Parts: sequence; C-alpha cells; structure tokens
Amino acid sequence: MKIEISSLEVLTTHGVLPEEKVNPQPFVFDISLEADCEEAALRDDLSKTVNYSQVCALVQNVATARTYNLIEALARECAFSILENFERVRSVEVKVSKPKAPVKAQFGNISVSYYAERNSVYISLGSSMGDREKTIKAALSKLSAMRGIKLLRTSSMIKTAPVGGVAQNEFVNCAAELDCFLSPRALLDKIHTVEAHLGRVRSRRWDDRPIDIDIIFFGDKVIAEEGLAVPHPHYASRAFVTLPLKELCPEKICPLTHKAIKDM
Ligand code: PH2
Ligand code: MG
Ligand code: MG
Repeated sequence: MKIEISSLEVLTTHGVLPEEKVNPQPFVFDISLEADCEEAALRDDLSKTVNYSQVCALVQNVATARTYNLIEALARECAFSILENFERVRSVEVKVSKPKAPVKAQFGNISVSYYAERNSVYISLGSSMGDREKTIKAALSKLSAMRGIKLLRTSSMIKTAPVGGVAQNEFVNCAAELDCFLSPRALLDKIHTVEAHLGRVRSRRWDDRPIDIDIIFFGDKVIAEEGLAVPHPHYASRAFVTLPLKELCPEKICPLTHKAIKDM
C-alpha cells in the first residue's frame, strides 16, 4: 500500500550561503512510501501500519537537528531515517522543495527527490588464509555496523576444497542474508572497504585470500554493469555458494535461471 504526505512545511536553516544557516526559510516535504499495511487495513489496526504522524515528526526532527548545505543531503537523510525507523517501509521517495531559495531569478519551485528501497540481499563469504572463521565473523560484524546494512541470518560455516586451480588452501565458506537499503553499487563499495580492512589485496584472480565477499542476490534485481554482476554469474555451479544458500533460502527463485535454490 502507498502512504503519501504532501506539503509538510518546516521553517529551518539549510543552504550554502552563510545567511541561510542563520535565517530560517520554508522547506517543503512530499513523502511517498510503500509499506505492507494489508493486515492493518483488514483489522483496522494502527499498530500494523506506518503511523504517518510519526513519519511527520521524524522528518521535522531531521530537518531541524542540524544544518545541511544541500537539499540533496537533507532528502537522503530523511529517506534513510524513515527506512531505519519504520521496518514496514519497503521503499520511500522524499521530495524536498525550497520555494524561497535565494536565487536571483523568478521561479516557481526548486526541489530534489531521493528514492531508496529496502532489499533482501544474499552474500557469500569465503576465506582461505589466517584465522578463517574469525575473519568471516569480523567481516559480518563490520558490514552490519554500517549504515543501511542489517545482518539478518548467517548459514553454518563449511570447509571446502579450493575451486578454480589457483588457490592452494582449504576455504571456509558461508552465506548471509542482509536487510539493506543501500543501492547495489553502494553496498559493493562497502564490501570492498571491509575486504580491504581485513587485509585483502587484489592480486591474482582466484588466489588465496583472507576474505572474499560476493553479492549473490540483491532482491530480484538482475544487474550487468562494470564490476557488478548480480545474480553472481557463476554461483549456481559452485557448491561452496549453493550449499550455504540451501540452508538459508531453499525456496528462493533465482531471477536469472528461474530455478529454486533447493533444486540446484
Ligand atoms: N572462491 C573463489 C575461488 N575458489 N573455492 C572455494 N572452495 N571457496 C571459495 O570461496 C572460492 C574458491 C573465488 O572467489
Ligand atoms: Mg568470489
Ligand atoms: Mg569477490
């Protein structure tokens, strides 16, 4: 179901110019969110939906808690705060208008819109150097400490023989489910940061490594971009990925092959 709040006005201080940081001006918010409210509608029960007065209060708080240079930053912060605070929200678009912006021109309105959505993400983790279990656990805890990434479930850790003919050591592998409201590219950047912190140096492809984290599924998206292919192009033929996934999400349908994980 869709919930929309339009023309929520807050007098506050955002802008690049010094006077905008002191003299309040109107900022107008249009918020549109998708949430699962079917049960709320059926039972006529506020506790099973997203309370729009709480959303208004949250946006008012965000808009007055600090000063931003850019309405882009303000819109993003509102969208992220809504997704963080209301688990039922699947996606949100926040439009921030600045109708009295100090521009030497006649204009009707100036606005930016920021869209963000929650996705269920499955990642595969592998390690073949050092204290492998410890490194995988550290990777998961570093990821879940990052904004927009929540660790939901982790599979068992399994020991696997190196696949591909380059790595020499035995691997420890597992999979994890994340609740993530970052974009796929932003999540990939965070993953690279965590891999680097844990000592990953990108040398020979498929060589032994302290940590490798691959995005297997990102919701049901199919992505084929430079450095970002989702579902992971080779996962279905790799038991070190499919075994942990069978434990976590046997019924999940792969958006590429349209097969259930349990049948792979
Ligand atoms: N990762 C590779 C190459 N080979 N073999 C196992 N057993 N586990 C892995 O995670 C793995 C691999 C490239 O990412
Ligand atoms: Mg890999
Ligand atoms: Mg990788």
